[in-house]
Amino acid sequence: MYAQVVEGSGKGVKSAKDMSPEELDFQSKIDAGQKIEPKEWMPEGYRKTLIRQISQHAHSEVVGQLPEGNWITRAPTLERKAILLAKVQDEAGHGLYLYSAAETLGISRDEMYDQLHSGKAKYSSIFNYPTLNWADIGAVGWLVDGAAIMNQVALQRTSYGPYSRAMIRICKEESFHQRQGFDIMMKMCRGTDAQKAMAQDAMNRFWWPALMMFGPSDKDSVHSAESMAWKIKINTNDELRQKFVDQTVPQAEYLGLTIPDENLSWNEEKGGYDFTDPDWDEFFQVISGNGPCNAERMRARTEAWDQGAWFRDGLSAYAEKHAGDNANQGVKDV
Ligand code: FAQ
Repeated sequence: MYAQVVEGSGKGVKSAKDMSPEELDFQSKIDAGQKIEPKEWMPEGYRKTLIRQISQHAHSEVVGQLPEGNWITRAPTLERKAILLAKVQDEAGHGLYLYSAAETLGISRDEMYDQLHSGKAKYSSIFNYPTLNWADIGAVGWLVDGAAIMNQVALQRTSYGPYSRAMIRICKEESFHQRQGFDIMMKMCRGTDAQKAMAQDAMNRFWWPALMMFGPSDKDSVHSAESMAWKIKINTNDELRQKFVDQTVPQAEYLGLTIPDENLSWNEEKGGYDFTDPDWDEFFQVISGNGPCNAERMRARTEAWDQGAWFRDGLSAYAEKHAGDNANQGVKDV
């Protein structure tokens, strides 16, 4: 394809004639489907774009624990509690794989946390919406993990080796998460009228934010062109959103739930559903920090960080005290 963006700016692409021999070689590896590994040469823009996307993805996993964690103590049965606890732990694990993948690009974990806590780095818009009742936990698993996995399945083929490998493992777990959410919804939809009404209410509130997870429409996506040239992204935002709608509508029908979109209709010609765009003004408000729970989420993360200071200090002091131990032990053994 030989189209490459300058410095991760999102402003333009470099044609082959403007590329250095290193850039040409790099792009030909990408075009041939080869993975790029941490110690290989890479354009600065590629590195920066990956750090931005992978760290924001990691932050999303970590902040994403909050709306679900909110229901661990109130799950309706012991079994549901154990399942939810395991799911929330999985999300922490996903954050850790992703932070590790980003670290291979030369950024430290402390810097990434700092970017999150200072509001410089984004995390997925969806986690700025509240989980008001148990049906919301079903909707998060079904719709939010469903949207996340739609994106992440494609990202298994992303060009950066450590990111791609992290995605393979994450996808296995996310597909379990999606099914547990669907299972909660199924139980509620087959329950009393009041339970079914709760499921419908959760669907009504989570549908639009779930569509927003794929990012702005392609015409407003700043990074898609460059990220796709570098195979950091495999699909555009709109392509994935369409796939998600096409996959989810039959599932909603099976549950007997109504998707809150009067314009939803099957389009024979395109082989997919037509649907209404989410409210993009709301999306931009949420990603600018003005969503319903942005302040609460940030407060929870910064408080956790501050409250963990004594533990981090203790670990550092212990490591310092025992710094020479292994080396000394080695000398003794000899
Ligand atoms: N929320 O030019 P584009 C999960 C920002 S994991 C907030 O289109 P790009 C698991 C974007 O950063 C969910 N910000 O950007 C789970 C950029 O701003 P910047 C997370 C958003 O990067 C489930 C600006 O808008 N998944 O849920 C959003 O090419 C349940 C322009 O947008 C990933 O992160 C948004 N929704 O495409 C956990 C997947 N959309 O950075 C717990 C990896 C866009 O210049 C419970 N990421 N923005 O300041 C991606 O695939 C991409 O980054 C996109 C955005 C598709 C999200």
